[in-house]
Amino acid sequence: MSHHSTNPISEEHPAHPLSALGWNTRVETAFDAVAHNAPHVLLPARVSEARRGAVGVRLPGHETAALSPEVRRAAEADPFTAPTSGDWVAVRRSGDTWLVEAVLERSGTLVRQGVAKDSHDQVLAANVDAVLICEAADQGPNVGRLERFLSLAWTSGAAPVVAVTKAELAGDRLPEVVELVESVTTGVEVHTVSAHRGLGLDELSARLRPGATWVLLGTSGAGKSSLLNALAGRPVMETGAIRDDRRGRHTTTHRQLIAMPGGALFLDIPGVRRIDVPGDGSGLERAFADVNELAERCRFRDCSHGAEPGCAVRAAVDEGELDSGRLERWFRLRREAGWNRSRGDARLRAERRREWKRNTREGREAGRLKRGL
Ligand SMILES: Nc1nc2c(ncn2[C@@H]2O[C@H](COP(=O)(O)OP(=O)(O)O)[C@@H](O)[C@H]2O)c(=O)[nH]1
Ligand SMILES: [Mg+2]
Ligand SMILES: [Zn+2]
Repeated sequence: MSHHSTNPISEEHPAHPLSALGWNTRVETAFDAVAHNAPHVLLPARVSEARRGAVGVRLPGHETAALSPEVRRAAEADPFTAPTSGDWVAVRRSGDTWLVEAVLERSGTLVRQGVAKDSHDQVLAANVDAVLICEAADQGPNVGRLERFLSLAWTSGAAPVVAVTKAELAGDRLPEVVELVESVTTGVEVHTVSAHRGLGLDELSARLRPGATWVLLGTSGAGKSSLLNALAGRPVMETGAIRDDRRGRHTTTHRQLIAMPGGALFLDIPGVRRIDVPGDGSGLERAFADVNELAERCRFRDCSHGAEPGCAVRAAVDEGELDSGRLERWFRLRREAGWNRSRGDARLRAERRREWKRNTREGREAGRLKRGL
């Protein structure tokens, strides 16, 4: 073996073949736990795209993997467990196909709240470290939408960063736009960028640490693909008047886990049109940290910030410190979160009931078998 390595560090610590895809010690531990007891030889792989009944994986080469019967059954019983973009999985070779034998424990998930009454929450992406929320400078900004995106991001456990895109189109309004964005993004970094003019890209690139997995959130036309291309320094995504769904795009599957020059990864997930605030209200409260801070100073611990005396929230509105629109949106989002939570609970109860019935039926059958009936 040659010892003329140009990089002595990598010789001491040879990089894992999957490190360019975000492999780290946490994932390694999760994989070892699964592979250790497996009857087959398993390999780790990262899901770049979920399809019907199969996934596109990186091994690190591009492959398609079918779901093993166990993984498929688990996914049918609980769609939350189905392998999705960004998931780390254990695969094995079976004949001339790859099979996903297990989905490794996730560090966090970006979940879209189920909208229909009986619909399940949908995992948009797994193992996401950071979310880049794009809001176009020339169309708003829509602060209510930003608050929803921020709630979603915080709930996932990933850190949000906001990009005000197409900055040059805002002209003189730019400072006002950025100020509005900052008024609803307490504790979140805001970058002003222009993909077309190359503005703010270096600063944003510096935030993209090697091995970190990012997801872009924003409405169709917000400039997400253009920004990604500008950051990548090459066309990795199609831009412009292309429908933001699977059918309308001509990008090939291997483009769905995009490695940036600095070593960060971007997951391309289906466009999210409607953001329902998750029933788990923790992300929402984080997105409204400024309001919550005020609420701690209310005289009554259970203050509803209505007409009670000593309400610090209402006082802040009266003094012009807190925008009354933001307060109204907080009330509305909390109500929504409450509805979604109770709906989720009802769904969970129904599922438990079904499972209990199934188990007792199986139990009865097992008992009958044992007794030789
Ligand atoms: N003027 C200007 N237009 C931009 C910029 N970034 C994106 N656009 C345009 O905005 C439209 C939507 O961009 P795209 O990246 O496809 O948005 P996406 O739907 O969020 O991926 C396209 O016509 C882009 O050319 C920018 O920095 N400046
Ligand atoms: Mg796009
Ligand atoms: Zn109050």
